[in-house]
Amino acid sequence: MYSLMANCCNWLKRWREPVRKVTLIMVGLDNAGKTATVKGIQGESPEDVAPTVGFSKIDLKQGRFEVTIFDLGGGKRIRGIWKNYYAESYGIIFVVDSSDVERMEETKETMSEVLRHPKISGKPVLVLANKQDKEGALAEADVIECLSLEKLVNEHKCLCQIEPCSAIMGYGKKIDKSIKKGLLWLLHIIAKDFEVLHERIQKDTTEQKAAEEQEKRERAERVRKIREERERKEREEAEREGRNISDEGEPEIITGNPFQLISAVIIENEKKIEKEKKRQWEESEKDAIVLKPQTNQEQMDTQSLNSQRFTDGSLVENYRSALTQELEHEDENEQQISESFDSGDNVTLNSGTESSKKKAKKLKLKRSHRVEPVNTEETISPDPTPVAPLAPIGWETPKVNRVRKLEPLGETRRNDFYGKPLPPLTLRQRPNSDSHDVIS
Ligand code: G3D
Ligand code: MG
Repeated sequence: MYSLMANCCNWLKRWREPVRKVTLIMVGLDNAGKTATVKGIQGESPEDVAPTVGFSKIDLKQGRFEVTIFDLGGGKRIRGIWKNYYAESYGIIFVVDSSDVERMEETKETMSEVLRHPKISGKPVLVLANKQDKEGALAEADVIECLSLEKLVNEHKCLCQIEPCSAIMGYGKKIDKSIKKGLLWLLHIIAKDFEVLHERIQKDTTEQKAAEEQEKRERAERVRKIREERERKEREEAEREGRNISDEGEPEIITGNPFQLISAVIIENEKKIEKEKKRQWEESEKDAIVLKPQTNQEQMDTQSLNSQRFTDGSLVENYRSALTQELEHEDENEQQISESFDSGDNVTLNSGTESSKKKAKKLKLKRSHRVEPVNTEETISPDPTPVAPLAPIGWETPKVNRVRKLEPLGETRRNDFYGKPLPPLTLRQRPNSDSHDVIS
């Protein structure tokens, strides 16, 4: 009867206890099995765990405790972040890979460093001697010896419990009992000394926050000084070189709305491109007019210039310009023929009305994009006395026959626009090549 009443009192006492929020940190070397352990506690499969980048966090409820466990990455370079979590942690879970004898010394040093820290010393430590399922794993006593655990915890006044376990044995309710037992021991110790621990944690976290704020301010101050120094140097340099620093350094100030509709921007750009194209076209037109020979003398000059260029070796250039002029001239003639034909005038050509009709027919066919076999008889012969209405305006040059059919480039023999024979295009063999010829 007495024990029943005592149990009821205990239950009532626990029921009236407030919910306690507790933070724990899980540390240890990389590959020790921290993430696998945390996953198992959380109820997730500990298989196929990825290496922890930074940290991961789990929340769980255990009795009157709301527990947060920080699983901190154990890589050598990342261990530096552990100390940021020391102040707020009520207890430590240190995971050891019992099968990795080679890294026991490193484990010992790491553990010593953690327990030595002023924000950790005096707090309860649970050591999980993990991977007991593995062959050759050190037993509990051997781990204690390898880590000089007794000495270490006595030195830093940490209550300690060691649990040999295997994180991959099961998860959730089937989790290795040693892990569960160890966790309950830790929470029990924390609960026993909660008030004292809590006060210390409040004080430590406030101090840490203040230290962090101070560090932030100092960093900002350092950055400000560096910036000022740099600006001063730039100013001095600019003064020495006689530059106006305000003209260069100031960023462009956007006066209008910086957020514009993308469609508006596209239209604006298209307009600019159109304008630029028009300008270029007008310029090229101007150039073309300037380059067009106006008189016979000018034509002769151009010809002599071309022949000079030819002797310089610019054959292709010379050939091209002569051909362009010839075609322009021919088009002009054709245009006039077509106009006369369309207007129904009785135009008398040198070769007679028959000839003009044929020409007009040919032109019509050409316009409707039809291709007919070239009739050599239909070729317009050079006209020594051009009839007035059809005389080419401004050119006053003899008519040149259109090339009737394509000939191999290397054998082309024809006259240029001025009746002078054009030299044939030659083929040159590339050195070290037997397949690709180039036109020189
Ligand atoms: P860490 O978080 O401490 O770095 P992990 O370690 O939890 O990532 O585990 C590292 C590897 O050890 C994982 O294997 C994991 O499955 C395995 N491991 C964890 N605990 C045990 C255990 O008790 N026994 C055995 N045999 N293996 C364990 P992978 O192959 O994924 O790297
Ligand atoms: Mg991990």
